[in-house]
Amino acid sequence: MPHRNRPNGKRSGADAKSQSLESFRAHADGEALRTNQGVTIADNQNTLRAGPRGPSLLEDFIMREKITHFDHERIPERIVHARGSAAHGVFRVYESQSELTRADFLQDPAKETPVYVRFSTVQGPRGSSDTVRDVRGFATKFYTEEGNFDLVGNNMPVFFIQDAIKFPDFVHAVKPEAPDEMPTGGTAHDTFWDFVSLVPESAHMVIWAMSDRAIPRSLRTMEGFGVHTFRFINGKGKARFIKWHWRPVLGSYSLLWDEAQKIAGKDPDFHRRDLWQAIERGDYPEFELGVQVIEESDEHAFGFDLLDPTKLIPEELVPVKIIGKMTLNRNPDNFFAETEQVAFHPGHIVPGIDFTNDPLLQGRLFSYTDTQISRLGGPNFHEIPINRPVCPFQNNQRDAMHRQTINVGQASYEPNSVSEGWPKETAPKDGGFESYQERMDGVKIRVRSESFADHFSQATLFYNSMSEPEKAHIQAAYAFELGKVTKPEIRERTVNEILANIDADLAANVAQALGLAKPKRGSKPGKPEPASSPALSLLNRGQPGIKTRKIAVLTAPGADAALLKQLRDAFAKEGATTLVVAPTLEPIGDIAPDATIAGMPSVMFDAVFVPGGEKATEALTQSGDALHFVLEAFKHLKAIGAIDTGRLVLAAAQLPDQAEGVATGDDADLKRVLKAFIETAAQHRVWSRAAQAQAVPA
Ligand code: HDE
Repeated sequence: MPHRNRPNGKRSGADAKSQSLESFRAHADGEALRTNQGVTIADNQNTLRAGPRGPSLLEDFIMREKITHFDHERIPERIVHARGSAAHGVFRVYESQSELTRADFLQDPAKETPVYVRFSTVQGPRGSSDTVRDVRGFATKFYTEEGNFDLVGNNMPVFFIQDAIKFPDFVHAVKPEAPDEMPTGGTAHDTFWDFVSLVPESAHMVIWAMSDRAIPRSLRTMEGFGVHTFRFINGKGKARFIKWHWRPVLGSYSLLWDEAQKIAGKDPDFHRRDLWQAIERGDYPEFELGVQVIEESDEHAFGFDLLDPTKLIPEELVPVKIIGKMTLNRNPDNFFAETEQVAFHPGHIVPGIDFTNDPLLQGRLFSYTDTQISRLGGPNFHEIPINRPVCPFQNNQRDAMHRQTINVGQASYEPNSVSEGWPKETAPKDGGFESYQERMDGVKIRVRSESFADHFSQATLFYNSMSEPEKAHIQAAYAFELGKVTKPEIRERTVNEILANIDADLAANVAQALGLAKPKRGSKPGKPEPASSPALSLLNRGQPGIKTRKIAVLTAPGADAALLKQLRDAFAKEGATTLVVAPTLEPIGDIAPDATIAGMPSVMFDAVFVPGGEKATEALTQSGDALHFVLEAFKHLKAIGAIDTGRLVLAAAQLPDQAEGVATGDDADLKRVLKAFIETAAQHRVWSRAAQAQAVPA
């Protein structure tokens, strides 16, 4: 695959940030190997030693420099969100939002703002698997002409806790356990459930984490949320509350839990690879930016507090206004330099955007700079190429570890006369940042507002809004996770004091799975208003078509190469990617298989097609791996198609007769079968097959 974004390759989506990075890019092609001091190296194979078999000499500055640098290659990983993948892109507003905000990057549809987006899991270390059950980070740095604006959100619209002071407790509970550093990447352990069962404000976010949202199919198809309520301020000084949303243009989809667990072993980089390959192919991920806008006069119009980050605003109450689109069009050149060193901060805002008093957000405003000081080695991390604004950033800050800038001139203070007062302030009327003048009046007190007290209504709202398969997955997720908890009292507390307040059936079903007594009615049952919000169900968030889906054509030598090409073309016409998967890489006519069955099992695909051919069918029906491939695709509710003798492969796998979402026919039926197969694949999963699939062994 050509690397379109390699230094010597053709660069797609050139943008202001890309240009600003250019002076930092090191291109080694045609260059001599040298030390860091620029001395050319004659021998990079042998240490300087006393005689061919003698000891190495301390004098060998070349070996010492190389090994010293290597010894210090690692930096601390992020405390949370350590595992991440990122891409460059651009953002454009659809039309001027001047009525809502004076932010420059939201004014002109002709203006392209460069962005860098990093997606992440929360719990696991840098090398952990992508498809664990977890919240996903969705952090975007907009390099605007007025400075960097970071939208540091998640793929869920609420959070576990209401006050930042509880964050270290929460993170210590969710991270691998202190004595044995287990489990990696997941929440299925005692300390997480101990904490959340004792902290009812977490109930809403925990049910999101037990839902299919926590096992996304692709980073390209995740929604994103700013979580907190922020402010927009327009040029006249008028402020409104807003909530940020990202909407993937391709729609949102999830994995199944069995699938997610298997992928975690078969391809721990599943999401990273999917994002990278899509961009290399030119299937640029697109996300629309939306805002829910609330007039200040409506601050208290809801049954919950806008400052409470455990609450969302149902779209049925306040619609999401779509204002622009982001396109991710360029992979990074260097993972460490860009993805590892990028430093996001919810406090990086620009004129026209401001904070609210959400006590979780207020704490975050402290944490993000603070953490970079140890992670990136001092306060000059803003000078690292990926973090530098694209506009000038002169001020009187000086020195400190790793300073890159050579500040010229005598003045490093203000006011000064020696430099005629430069750099100077900018008045708000000329665009200088001015905090929103919110009236403040209060006693100094450590207290949680009464308006933050209802912890269950929105958890109930979320559960009520799910389709039947989603409800079943949530129940199974609680049962799975709590089944791994070793202390019975933690399981009981979760069922009786949390789940019973969310939904009686949910509590009863989880209790049954855990062998617990039927729970009593909850003491503070949730009473959502509205009762449900259809927009929350992932089944309502799909989009038509199979664009960028991955289809396996399961075959073997002897198959008709012309038919394989025909299938590839038919799927390509719909925007899908086809991989020919066979028992070995032996060519099939003039087609080289893309992968072996062992290398690319069915969990890596969205759908499977078996084109038949006598000799190929014979090989596949005798391969346990091939039969498992179709059976597993069936179990995971994927579209399956077969023509000609390909049907014998399905029969040999003992797929149930009359199976839903399985399109079959003779050679002559190819057109009809393909149409049915593509339509089924476009639904993402064949939910109506769920009962049949349950009987199939995993
Ligand atoms: Fe973060 N969070 N967080 N967080 N967070 C970090 O910053 C923190 C919270 C989020 O791709 C850290 O640079 C506190 C909510 C993302 O680099 C750290 C609190 C939301 C990322 C930190 C929260 C997030 C982070 C770790 C509670 C969704 C990854 C490394 C008050 C709205 C950004 C770093 C990236 C990273 C602190 C809660 C999102 C320690 C104290 C709520 C996407 O500073």
